[in-house]
Amino acid sequence: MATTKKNTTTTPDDVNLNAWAGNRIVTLDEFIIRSEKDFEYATGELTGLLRDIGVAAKIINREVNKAGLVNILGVADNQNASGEEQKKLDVYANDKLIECLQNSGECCAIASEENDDILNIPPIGSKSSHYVVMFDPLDGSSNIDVNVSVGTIFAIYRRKSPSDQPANLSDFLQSGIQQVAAGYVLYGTSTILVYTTGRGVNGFTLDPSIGEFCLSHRNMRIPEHGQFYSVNQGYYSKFDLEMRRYIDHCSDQNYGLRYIGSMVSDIHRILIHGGIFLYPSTRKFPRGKLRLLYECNPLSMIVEQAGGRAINTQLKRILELEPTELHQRSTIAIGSPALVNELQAFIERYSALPI
Ligand code: P6P
Repeated sequence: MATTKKNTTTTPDDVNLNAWAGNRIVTLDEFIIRSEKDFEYATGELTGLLRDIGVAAKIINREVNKAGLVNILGVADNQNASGEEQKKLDVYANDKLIECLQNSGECCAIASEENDDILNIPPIGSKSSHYVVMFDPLDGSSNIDVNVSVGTIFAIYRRKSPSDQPANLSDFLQSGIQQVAAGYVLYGTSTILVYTTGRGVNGFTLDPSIGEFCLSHRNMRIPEHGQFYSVNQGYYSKFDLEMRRYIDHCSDQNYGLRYIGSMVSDIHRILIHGGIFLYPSTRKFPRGKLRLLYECNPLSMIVEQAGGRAINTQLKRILELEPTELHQRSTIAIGSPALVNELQAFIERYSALPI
């Protein structure tokens, strides 16, 4: 049975769990439905969307868990929008998420790391949906064949275009502060779904014996400080001076270096134990490697809702960046507020560029 971590601090926005949950098993479905009752104008659409994503996560989890046994390892014979090899599990995860989202009619369009363009979803009956969903179906997929944890990242926005017309790019090129909900699924030693609708962050661990995600991490709060930094040290010599000076500082402070190469795993660790994750500018990715819309924004909403910070290396808040392209990339520094504040001080002091 999933045991819930006692939350040491709650904020007024946190879903008032103790009023109805106590210490009994609370499934993701129950939690979502109960939380909907807290939203005065909730129509049930967002509830349906979140439940669809939960179903897709269970299906993807089943395949991720047996990837080594069936012929879905190895490279599919094409590349994704960012020119990266598509592993078969990437394609499977992408297809399942689209399928689950198509079947409920709760979203009018999707954008995925695996698809070059947005995909309009035909309405079911006369129902017109008000939401669009963006996702990275299987982040860290380069780790699949070495059995390292991978994840799904998703972001939900309200559409901006008229509901009687197909969705268009403007529905997706919205800043992160417009996200209605954001979350991730981590397929690791256990499978956990973590999400927020702007009222705190809660984590649900999949109990395979009953096939349900069960509340296991209530009102998650990131530690103010941390003893770990997470960066690909292999690029050290190519980082700008201010990043090298900060990484030297982390080493001088005896912070541990933890870098899994799967962003969802690194961010989840930081959410639990504190720390800072960095993906600065490199020669290969001068604007950073990670995608703004379906990696940086959703993870930044989660971390901010848990009390952390998320900025780019020009010290701009990630959630306030105005996107111009669907698959655009961003630099990112995200994690415990005290560590992001430390990094900010180094950038202000050593950056050659005007900040
Ligand atoms: P690098 C995985 O490919 C990913 O998109 C993130 O999950 C991860 O944090 C990053 O790229 C790793 O990139 O350049 O360090 O291999």
